[in-house]
Order: sequence, then structure tokens, then C-alpha cells
Amino acid sequence: MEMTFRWFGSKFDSVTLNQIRQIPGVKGVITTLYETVPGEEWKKEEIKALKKEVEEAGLKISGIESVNVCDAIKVGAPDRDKYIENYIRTLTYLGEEDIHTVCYNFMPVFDWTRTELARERKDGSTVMAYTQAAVDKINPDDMFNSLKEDCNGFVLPGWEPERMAQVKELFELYKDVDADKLFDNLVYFLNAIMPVCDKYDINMAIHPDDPAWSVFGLSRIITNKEQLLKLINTVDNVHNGITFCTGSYGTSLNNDIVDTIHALKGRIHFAHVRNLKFITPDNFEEAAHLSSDGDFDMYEIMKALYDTGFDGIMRPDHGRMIWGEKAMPGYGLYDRALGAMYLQGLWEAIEKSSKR
Ligand SMILES: [Mn+2]
Repeated sequence: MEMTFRWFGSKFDSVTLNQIRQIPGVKGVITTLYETVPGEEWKKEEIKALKKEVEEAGLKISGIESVNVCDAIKVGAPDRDKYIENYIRTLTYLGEEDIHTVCYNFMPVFDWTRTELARERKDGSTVMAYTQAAVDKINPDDMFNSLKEDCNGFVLPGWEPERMAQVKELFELYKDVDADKLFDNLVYFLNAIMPVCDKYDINMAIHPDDPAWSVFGLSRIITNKEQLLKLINTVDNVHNGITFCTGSYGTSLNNDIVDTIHALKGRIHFAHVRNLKFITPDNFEEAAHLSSDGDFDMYEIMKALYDTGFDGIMRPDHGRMIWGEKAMPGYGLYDRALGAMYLQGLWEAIEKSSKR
């Protein structure tokens, strides 16, 4: 297991590479070219420059999160092959720079959805939260505006203002894309990119839909064990793998996280490990990573990863905002650093006790 830390680039992140480097055990970052538009081919020089910046700070690029998949590919538009070609060239450049893990998602219109970005907890920390009742009340067009004030001036991944200005058009684009069609389009995309992934040993790692159910009537296809098994069996190549995000699968209390990790043995390339606290089954908030602060047994989650031989990259996921930090919601330094240490502590204990 390799512990890493997500970093959005010096132009977008309040956290610096030097700070990340001081978190014990963290040697690599998960990053991206944040300004690229989905569908666009990444520029080789920009990848090289990013790599150089990270390496000069004494770190390395452990993986990319994300190379986003554009809507033409997701809806299966007539011109999708052109965009798949761009994606393949991007993967080629990443492979040439010795980058071997790429996270992506196949969610229509909205990336992850939260209804509050700064819910205050008893201890004064703030966390992102989700209430189905709030989603049911809101018009999707207003979703972005309702969150904007709480962004602390940062651009949220998947919620870029240019994209959110076109929400109506996006809904129109997806209106005939049911779950079967979306799945077929995902398979078409994966089959097209597997040769380049084989050539450069790139592990594609799909991020689950968050929350793990349909929001605003849009199709969701990566939400549970059955769907994941269907995906890895349909494109049965080790490079077609999973980002196991506990805070996303865990949004549905019907999902057995530990059992799902066992079922996906060998195909989890990237792990996002975080905890949730449920107020009711459809009202939850993002807790600290510590088991007792939320509803997940983090020891059992880490043990399942260990027992299935997980040797990929891991990162703490969304953290609380604490100690007066002003950062992108979910992506401050302090609580994620605490998370990284806690998860490494669990891992060390599991590893040592299993070798006794
Ligand atoms: Mn995640």
C-alpha cells in the first residue's frame, strides 16, 4: 500500500507540496491538469512540467485523478471516437512519463453530489453533508448556485462554473441515456482504451457514483457490488479496475463495504478511505476518518484491503475543516493529514499482527 495525498496544482490548491511532503509516509501526490476540459487531449509539455514541479518538491506523481471522460463518450454521441482518440493520446503521454494509475468516473451531469459544504458539527468543525430531502426540493439548475457561497472561493472538482452554466443542455443530452445505454458506452470506451493501457501498464480505476443512487432521475451504474462485478467481468482485463471509495459506496447502507472489497480482489487499484456519519439513512455527513467518529469500521475496511493483497495507492478522502483552515471543502490539509496518519497506523498494526 502506498499512502498518497490529493493535490490540485499550485494554482488551485491552498495546500502546498512542501506541506504534503512533511506528512509522514506520504511520498506521492494524486494530481491532474485541473484546467483541461474533458475531451481535450492533454499536452505532453504540461504533463512534463507538472511532473517536474512535483519532483522538485521531493515527491512523485503516484496517479492522476482524474482524466475526465467527456459527455460525447458517456452518451455515445456519433463523434465519440474522436474524443476517445484524444483520451488514448493523453494516456500515451502519461504512460511515457511513467504514470500508471488513472482515476475517472462515468457519472452523468453531476460529479459527486452534496447538499451542504459546511455543516457545523458539535465540536465546531465543518463537514460536507447530504440530505435527500434537500435534493428533492431543489431544481437541478439551482444545485450549483445553492452551493456556490460555501466553496470558499475554490473551484470544486466536477462543479466547474462553465459546466454548471449548461446544466439544462446537459440534462437534455442525457435524457435518452438509460442505465443500459450508459453501461454499453462505458464498455465501448474501455475496450477502445485497453490496448494503450496494456502497452503502458496503466491501471484505469473507475470512481463510484456518489451518492450510490440515482439523483435527479439520472442513471447511475457504478453503485454496488453487482454492477462492479459486471463491469470487471465484461471487460476482463486487469487494467480495467476500480477506485474503491468507501465514502461513496458507503452512502448506501445496503452496500457491505468489506464484502465488496473481497469480491473485487485484484481489481482495486486505488483506494479512497473515509468515514461517514448517518443521521438517518438518507441524511449523512462526512466524519473524521476515525471509526468512532462515524459509522464505518475503518479497521475492518483496512483489513479487507490488506487480506486481499491490496498493493495499490491509497489516499485519505474528504476531511473536515478544522483549526480555522480555509480551503476547498473536503480538501484542507489538517484533517486529511490526520486521516493519512490514522490509516497508516491501522495498516502498520494489521501488517505486523498478521506476520506474528
Ligand atoms: Mn472518492
